[in-house]
Amino acid sequence: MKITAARVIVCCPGRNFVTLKIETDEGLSGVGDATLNGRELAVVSYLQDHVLPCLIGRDPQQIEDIWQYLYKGAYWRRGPVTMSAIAAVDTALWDIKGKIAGLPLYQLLGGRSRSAVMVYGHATGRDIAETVDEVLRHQAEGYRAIRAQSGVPGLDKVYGVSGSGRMYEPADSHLPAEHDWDSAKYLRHTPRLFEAVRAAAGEEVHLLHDVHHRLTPIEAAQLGRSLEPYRLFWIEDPTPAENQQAFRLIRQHTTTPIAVGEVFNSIWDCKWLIEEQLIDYIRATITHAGGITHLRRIADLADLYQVRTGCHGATDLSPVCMGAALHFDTWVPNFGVQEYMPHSELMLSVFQCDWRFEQGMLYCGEKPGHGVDIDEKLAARYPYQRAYLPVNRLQHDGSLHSW
Ligand code: KDG
Ligand code: MG
Repeated sequence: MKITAARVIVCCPGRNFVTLKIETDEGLSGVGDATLNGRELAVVSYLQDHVLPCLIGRDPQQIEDIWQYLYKGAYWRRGPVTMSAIAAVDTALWDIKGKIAGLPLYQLLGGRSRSAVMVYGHATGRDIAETVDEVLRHQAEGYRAIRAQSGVPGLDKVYGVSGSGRMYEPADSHLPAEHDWDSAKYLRHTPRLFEAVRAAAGEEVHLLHDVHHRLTPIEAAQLGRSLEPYRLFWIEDPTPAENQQAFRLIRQHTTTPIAVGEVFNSIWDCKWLIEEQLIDYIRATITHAGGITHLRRIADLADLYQVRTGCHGATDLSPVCMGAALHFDTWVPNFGVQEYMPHSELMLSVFQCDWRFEQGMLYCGEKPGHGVDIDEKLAARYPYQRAYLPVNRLQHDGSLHSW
């Protein structure tokens, strides 16, 4: 079998997605997600200009060899652009392999480890009352795990909180918006948020929170400790992960579990954190961490240290990523939870999916491969629109800050 064609499809049915489609001489095709939020066209060029010409004529069944060829062969290893491009090829090839075998992807990986995939939904509000309402709404829809975020009194705009109090979109279609930030206000507010949420939602529901890398290590330690009475499932990205020693400091002060890694793209980004048991959940995704082939290595390493998976699943990961992730989650032994921000109806008309949601769980489909395809004609009606994530500045003097 040979790869005869490969093309990149860029579309914006409400937000930008980059999709790779690979075709073979036997009429089978596969798709992969290559969306890198806010830097989409860099991956498009990487694929079109540098990767796709090398794929034509190769045997699509040699997934491992093609992965190594693109990783080692580039000489320039790792990085989000490279690893998203490799991920897209890898995901499309696993999709093709599933179709060759006539098996859903989870069967190729080793079969079912669980009946369904627990997902966490997003409850966001402009204030505590609105977030509590959203948590209760999610519980009523059957969610067993819910991430809670809210506006912070005294701060105008906070990323991850929509103006309407409902879903937020992780990019704005203009130049980057500027938000302001004050860690002291946030640290005072967040325990109050979770006190109210836990009181309203009861003991059973898993509560999660995303700090978006905004705290220093000692502030993150304070936050973790102040949230202990509310028994969170995790706090995510409490501090930037470039200096990984910071997580040792956080660990010394709190037993609140820690999730990290949505911006990681390689096993090398998380190896030390996992081996030192400084995190509890690894958030790396198929799309940004080198595809199924590489994420599997990360999960296997994590399993040795009882670190569980919690794959990133915001709406900037396309339905192709979500479809593949659900198969991965159905198989992976050390599964923790899967993030789930439902895509809009328009997005799901461009991408056809076969998963279903029921009582807080997602069920992957049984179609061969990962079960997601793209309607290219419809996609062409929604061309790329420039869009960016916001930036964060300290409220008191405008210094640029992490978020
Ligand atoms: O592109 C970045 C978003 O996906 C990210 O900010 C969302 O932090 C996020 C999350 O946990 O989903
Ligand atoms: Mg996050």
